[in-house]
Amino acid sequence: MDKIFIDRLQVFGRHGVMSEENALGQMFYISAELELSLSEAGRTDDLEKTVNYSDCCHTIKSICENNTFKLIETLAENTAQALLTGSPLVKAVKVRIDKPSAPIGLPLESVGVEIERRWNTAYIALGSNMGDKQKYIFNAVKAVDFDEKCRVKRVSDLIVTEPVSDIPQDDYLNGCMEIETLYDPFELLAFLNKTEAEADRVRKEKWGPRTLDLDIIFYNNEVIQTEKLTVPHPLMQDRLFVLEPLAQIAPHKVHPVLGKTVTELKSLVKN
Ligand code: A4P
Ligand code: MG
Repeated sequence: MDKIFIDRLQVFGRHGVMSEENALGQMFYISAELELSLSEAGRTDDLEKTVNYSDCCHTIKSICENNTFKLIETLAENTAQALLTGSPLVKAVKVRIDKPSAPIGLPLESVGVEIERRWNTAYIALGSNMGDKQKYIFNAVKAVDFDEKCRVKRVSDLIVTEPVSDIPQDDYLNGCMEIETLYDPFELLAFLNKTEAEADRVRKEKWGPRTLDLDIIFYNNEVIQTEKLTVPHPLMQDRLFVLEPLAQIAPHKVHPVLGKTVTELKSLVKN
């Protein structure tokens, strides 16, 4: 992937664990690499097709000058997030903070941190079978898109499905969405659980009726098996209420364990 880089931008800041550092301040050197495609900008000579590195430098400067963090880790994290959310073109960033005057009392060139952060692609199954089902789902999509660490890329049509459960309950409205997110899978689960709770979701019984269900179907190509979270969702391959809408927005996405596309998985359930 192409890159824009900023090398050792010199910025004054008051970050540090010691109170003198917060009072007096010192110089920080901040470097960044932004991953994005530069080919269209290169072909068209159009600034709109790329990221303005001058804007990036000013963003870095204002985060460093207008905050006082104890840790350069926090400065790096905030800088990475601002660069990733500053333009839809940026896929990933590397941020390095050098603190050459850190009060260590030993001779050294510099100390610092370097982090890499990126937008991740996740597929989320949407379900509701209580109250105003469509409104619960639309509001959830809006809430996810509104969060600065998520952006909704595609939403399938919503389909009416019969409940798959031994508990008698109303028909479901189901759909799927593709999102890009800066949350790791566990943070994403917590964020989705919070969104469910805000939609009056009460967890009573497994597979019982619910105002809103948000399940992580895929997260990049990651395979996660813990008590709290299983990705890919362990039952997705058996469920048409997931596969139908998912096949609309990601027909060629390959299941990282089963090695089959969503369309293939869907046809296997039908036959
Ligand atoms: N959890 C583990 N992995 C995941 C994941 N990939 N995504 C954990 C989301 N959560 C995950 O979920 C219980 C716990 O699963 C969570 O706290 C999380 O830590 P829950 O949403 O409280 O319970 P649930 O939804 O009843 O269980 P589960 O296993 O998620 O069931 P499903 O798969 O959501 O099935 N019929 C139709 N027609 N349409 C439906 O949408 N949905 C269900 C529920 C049953 N029948 C249905 C439908
Ligand atoms: Mg669920």
